[in-house]
Amino acid sequence: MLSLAVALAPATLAKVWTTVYRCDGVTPLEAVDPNHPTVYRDIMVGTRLVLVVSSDKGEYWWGRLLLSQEDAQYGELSGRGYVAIPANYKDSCLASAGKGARAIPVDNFEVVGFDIATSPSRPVLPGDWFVVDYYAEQVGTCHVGLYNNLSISLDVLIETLSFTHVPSRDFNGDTVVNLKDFASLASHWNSKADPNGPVAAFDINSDGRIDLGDLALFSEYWLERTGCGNAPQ
Ligand SMILES: [Ca+2]
Ligand SMILES: [Ca+2]
Repeated sequence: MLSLAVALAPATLAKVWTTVYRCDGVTPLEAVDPNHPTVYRDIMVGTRLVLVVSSDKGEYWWGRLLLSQEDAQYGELSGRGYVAIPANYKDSCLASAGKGARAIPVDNFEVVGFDIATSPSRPVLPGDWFVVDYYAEQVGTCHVGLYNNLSISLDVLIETLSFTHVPSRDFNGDTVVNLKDFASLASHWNSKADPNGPVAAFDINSDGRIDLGDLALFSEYWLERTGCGNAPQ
């Protein structure tokens, strides 16, 4: 009976998910609450992340990684290694997705992101299939949806990644929050801060004064990095 039941059970669908890493592509970005693993801890404006789409099965799969045009004001997704003919971010397709996998840009009046599909004709392996980069552009929230396209007109939301961007503590833009940034903050200690003035960045809690409240918020990101490369000075 058991073997009959197994034989009659429908084939299970591939499980496909996204892992969010820091810019190094290795260190996972922490979630706020283990019960909500796709709601991530707040990141500073200017932070670069790496999103990897993976699967537990090697099979043809077609889906999308999208954000709304409204959310695109706050966060930006970008592909790797664009080739124009046929349009494809070839370096965003990883080896396990098979030769001929595609990551095609999507940009219409509603959404922006990528149409992603594994190879229809070459071997596909379980593992990491696609990689795209994420950039926190300004203070606000941004949601990235991973969808499974069952047909041209039917897609199913698998998960939503929620990012919240907070003001940067990397005042000199060298991608790390350290003593240089602390020295800049300290040099404006107890000053008034006009929200449109030149020292507004140091008034992290936007209460019009640069003081202990800002130091506390600054300390939360001590030694944190926004990116891995050399930032523009
Ligand atoms: Ca810095
Ligand atoms: Ca303040």
